[in-house]
Amino acid sequence: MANVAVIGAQWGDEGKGKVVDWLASRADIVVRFQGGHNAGHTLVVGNETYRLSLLPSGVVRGKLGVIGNGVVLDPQALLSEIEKVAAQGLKVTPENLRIAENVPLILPLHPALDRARETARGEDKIGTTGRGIGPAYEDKVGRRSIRLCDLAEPETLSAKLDELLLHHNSLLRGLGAPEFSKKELLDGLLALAPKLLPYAEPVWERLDEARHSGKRVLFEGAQAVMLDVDHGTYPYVTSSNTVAGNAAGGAGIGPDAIGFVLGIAKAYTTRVGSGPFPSELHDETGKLLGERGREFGTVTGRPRRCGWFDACMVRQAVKVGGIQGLVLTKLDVLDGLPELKICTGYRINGETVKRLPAAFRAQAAAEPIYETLQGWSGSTRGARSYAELPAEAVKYVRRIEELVEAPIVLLSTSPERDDTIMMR
Ligand code: 2SA
Ligand code: MG
Repeated sequence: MANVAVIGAQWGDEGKGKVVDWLASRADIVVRFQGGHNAGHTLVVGNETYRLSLLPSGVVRGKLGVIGNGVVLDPQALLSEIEKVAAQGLKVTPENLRIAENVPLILPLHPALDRARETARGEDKIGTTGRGIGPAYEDKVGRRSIRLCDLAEPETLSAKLDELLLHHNSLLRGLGAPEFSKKELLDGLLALAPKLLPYAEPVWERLDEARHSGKRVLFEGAQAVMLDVDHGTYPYVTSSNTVAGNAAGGAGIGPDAIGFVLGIAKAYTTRVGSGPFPSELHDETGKLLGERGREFGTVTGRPRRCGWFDACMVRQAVKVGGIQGLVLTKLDVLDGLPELKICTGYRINGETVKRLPAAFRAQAAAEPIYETLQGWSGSTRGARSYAELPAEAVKYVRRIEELVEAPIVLLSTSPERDDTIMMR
């Protein structure tokens, strides 16, 4: 099996956790390459439900987890997550988790700035997870980040903190938020250093070694293509590149190491946070999808907005994200609906378009053009073979496949790992 990269094809929460878990059993190493603890991947293993944010999903299956340089790492969040899974009987140590020594850190001032900004934006807020993701990436490209390796050099750390605070305290002051003291941050980081440094290494060497010894690597994406900082519904996006191309740069390996890009899409659409969502439903059907699909954020518990499947948007995600095959999840949530709609394009100021435009007002003005399909009365929940699916469900899946211009390779019919249908 080739090395696979798994990415979301909508706005996140497509059920990547389950698919990654399924694939992790066939891999040797599972790598996170972007995002941070804004991600929420739910894995159901027997009677245990693991909710992971930062840990690569493979650790649950006894695989080596790697946190790549493309991630932004909140040390406190990582240690808390390690403690949380330890209480569920899962041991995470430097034996099964390695972290890129050059990974930028999220410090307490990052969530503070994230939240102060959101408050200042008021009605226009992005709807971030408030985890400091955006400000941490800003510092990375602004060349101010404290990186994991800096914890081993107290003098470097001290000098970098001076620079960082000069920048951040003036921003916080401007927003009327409390400033941070250098001593508090420095002491905090020095106290964390002995707990974190044992995990640090040049992971690019390990990945290079893996490649030459024929080990299989799984690249685990977080969020999704429509939240990509370049290709998504900017500015209502996250601050990293979520497309498969970033799996290479965010891990420290060449793009040819990624053999296959698997996109995950839900059989309908959800979005958490603000921003355009042409096929959103504000009616009873939207409410029903949210209730049946248990659509609440894993990290923040926020209710997700729900709507019809947007094939126009997923097609775009397939193209820019580099998706070669799709997994369709949560088909069972649509069981019993008399009819189903699929968005095939948009009407924008009287014109018909087959893509979501980049401009803000044009995006907001996009009205969905729908195609209506018949629903099915039987249940698809837990189906494990194609033959168990009602004919209308097969039609729905095949139509999506045509519209998004990518083969559907897997169908997921419940959160259980084995309730999965191989389509080819
Ligand atoms: P941020 O915090 O800067 O990354 O937020 C910017 C936008 O990105 C969205 N975003 C997400 N959307 C869906 N799921 C995400 N992860 C959690 C989950 C979300 C949760 O898996 O359930 O628990 O609320 C995620 N992370 C970021 C976010 O909503 C903003 O629109
Ligand atoms: Mg999620």
